[in-house]
Amino acid sequence: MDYTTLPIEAFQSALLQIDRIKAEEIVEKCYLENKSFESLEHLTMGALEYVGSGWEEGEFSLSQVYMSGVICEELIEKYMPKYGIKTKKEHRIGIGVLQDHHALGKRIVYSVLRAGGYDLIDFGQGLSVEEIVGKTIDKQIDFLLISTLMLPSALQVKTVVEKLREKKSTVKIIVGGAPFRLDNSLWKKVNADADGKNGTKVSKTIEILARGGKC
Ligand code: B12
Repeated sequence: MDYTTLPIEAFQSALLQIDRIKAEEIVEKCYLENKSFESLEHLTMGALEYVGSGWEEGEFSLSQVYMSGVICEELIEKYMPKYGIKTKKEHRIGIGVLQDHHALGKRIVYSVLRAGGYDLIDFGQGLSVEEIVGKTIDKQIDFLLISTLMLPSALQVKTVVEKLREKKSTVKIIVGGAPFRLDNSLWKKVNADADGKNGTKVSKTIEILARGGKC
């Protein structure tokens, strides 16, 4: 699908003006035209990426970043895929946000997988290395999905992997979030088994790894 024509500029401008009504109109139109949740993932990711970079450069305020995140969360909630009827219980999957509190991406990945019939446990956000390792071992997780939006948190995945391997865990670790989208080889540097650029593609990755394949 061609996402270059998405109204990202109009959407980011509505977000920066905290114009919820305009933002909602854009989301609705985008969904009707593209008929896919993936298009909304690209729309929100693209616009929020721009808002975040502008904040980094001192162009926008943190309140604009915050309100943009809140508006996106509210608007896409309505379109999030609903839970699947048939549950694939063969994999034990856990998902959590390591250290930081950026939870929107994790929520999307969780909903997309649940809609695809996967039964997964939400470990929450702001998790320490010890917490995520402990929960993974306790729940005998086969696939651990880690979301991180800040680079220091992304680098901590390496410690998570080390601690899990010390405990002889064979869990497969799939990572995602902005630092991994910006650096395509970061997942290898932190010794993860794979990365995922968005929620809609992660089920394929899980199935490849489950068959013993490599990403
Ligand atoms: C919204 C936002 C916030 C909101 C968060 C609201 C919330 N409830 O989540 C608020 C205002 C609270 C916030 C706070 C902060 N933020 Co902020 N924030 C953002 C922003 C603009 C967008 C994030 C977002 O929601 N994107 C939309 C979602 C849908 O995209 P996503 O998370 O990437 O997820 C998709 C994919 O990545 C993927 N994915 C995600 N996780 C996973 C996991 C797996 C397993 C897979 C397969 C896929 C996957 O699928 C998702 C859906 O398709 C980013 C900019 C950016 N480039 O991302 C900055 C950004 C992440 N924030 C940043 C910073 C610095 C902060 C603060 C420290 C600011 C401060 N000084 O207080 C705090 C820290 C809070 C904390 N401790 O966690 C920096 C991080 C910089 C860095 N290099 O580390 C960024 C990159 C902005 C910037 N350019 O500087 N932030």
